[in-house]
Amino acid sequence: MKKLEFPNDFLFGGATAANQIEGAYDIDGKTLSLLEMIPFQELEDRKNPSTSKKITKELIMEAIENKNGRHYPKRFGNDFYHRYKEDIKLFKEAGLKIFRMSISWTRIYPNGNDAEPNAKGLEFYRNVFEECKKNGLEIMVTMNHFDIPLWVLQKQLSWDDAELRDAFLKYAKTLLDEFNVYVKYWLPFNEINLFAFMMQTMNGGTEQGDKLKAILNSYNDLHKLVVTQARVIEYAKKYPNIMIGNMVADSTTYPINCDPENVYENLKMEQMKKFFYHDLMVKGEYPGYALRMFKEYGVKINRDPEEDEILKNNPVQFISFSYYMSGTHSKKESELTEGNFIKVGVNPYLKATEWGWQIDPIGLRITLNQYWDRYQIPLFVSENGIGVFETLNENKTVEDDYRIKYLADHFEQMSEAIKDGVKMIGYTMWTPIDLVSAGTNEMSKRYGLIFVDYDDYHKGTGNRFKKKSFEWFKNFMKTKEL
Ligand code: BGP
Repeated sequence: MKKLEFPNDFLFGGATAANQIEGAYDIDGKTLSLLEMIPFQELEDRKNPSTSKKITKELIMEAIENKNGRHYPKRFGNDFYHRYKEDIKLFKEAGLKIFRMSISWTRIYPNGNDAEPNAKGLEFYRNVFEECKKNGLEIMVTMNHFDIPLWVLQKQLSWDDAELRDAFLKYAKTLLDEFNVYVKYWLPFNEINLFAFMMQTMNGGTEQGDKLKAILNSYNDLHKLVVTQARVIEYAKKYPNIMIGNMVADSTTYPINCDPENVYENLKMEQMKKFFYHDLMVKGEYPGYALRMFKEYGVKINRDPEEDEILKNNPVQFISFSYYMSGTHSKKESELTEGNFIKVGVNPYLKATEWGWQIDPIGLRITLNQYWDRYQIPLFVSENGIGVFETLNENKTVEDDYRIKYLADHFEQMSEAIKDGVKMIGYTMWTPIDLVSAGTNEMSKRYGLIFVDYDDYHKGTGNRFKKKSFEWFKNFMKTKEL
């Protein structure tokens, strides 16, 4: 037995996203969003570049017409829209203290330019929040978790267009005005670093083009996104009870060996892939290493002095990040493995999941220490978990000892980081309940403490079953013992 140390008010909980759980894609006034236009693909098709689908105008038309018999998993999620009461009750039973969820923009402003928010959309989220309060759950809301509305694609807007930024601000202000009494923790954009890049590569109007060009262009989108986020923070000052944080997909890498050239290459990698985003949103200005890189690669950012001012004056109040894995980096090409959206170098000291994500609990302690040393503002791990192929056994449960180990090892390292002096306010595992995968659109990649009886084609009863990790987590919440 080992007793872990966490502050009494530490917020242990679970995270989800609207597009991966809600379903009910055409109910109560909701319109479609980007992720609901992506059809399910079997593994072989996903891996095959000639059959793997990019978001093109044709694909969007095909998805709107919906006559091809294809299955669009994010239109169905795990049916949280109809089952939220049952799910929230289970979250309470598991001992969760906080529930991270996102709001679907297209439920609130179905057409973007609607004069009034959609009353049915507001009502749904108010009901969910009421239910959370009834069950003693604190709430964290992501305003946009990758689900860009279809009208944005149809108009071919990017974050460089004021029309999109203004529409988002109107939406964000509505959420803050309506829900500030329920929700204390807010994240304007999920994984803002990946989101900026995603918009460039998945733009509905263009075929996926030159990858490097897309990456370079994405820095302009990122600038517009962080400024928009800063404007949300500025507006939220009228609600002193709430806190607004950023959300960045962590990208921890180690040098492949101690050759100083590799160590330096990895430093550059970590600067641009990891610290850059937090430097920008915590310190409110561009770090020198980024300005140098922009110059060398000819990155053009459409910066306005008023925007720089907004950014400087409205830093995030806490840092949040998703942490699933780590990788390695070297000056030469090295063997690669899959990662959370990007491939990373293989680390021979680590084991990987079936999807190739390298499991590294100590990397979490390292990352927490690095962020605390550099920024000295509270930290929140907003996603962390393990995806596995699972089926129910004859006892209608899943013996997921690997998940228990994954979570226990990460909890232990967080507790060590807290003893190192790191100030953490919370942790939300990905995820308390099985849902549709963000990257591969499948139900088969299961992360939950709760099993959901749907397959990749949304066939099944949708019933919920507690896995072994559910009972383990419940007990851990009472004892804090491993
Ligand atoms: C993060 C996303 C989540 C989530 C998770 C796991 O990048 O914020 O939405 O799903 O990764 O990824 P996947 O579902 O692809 O396994």
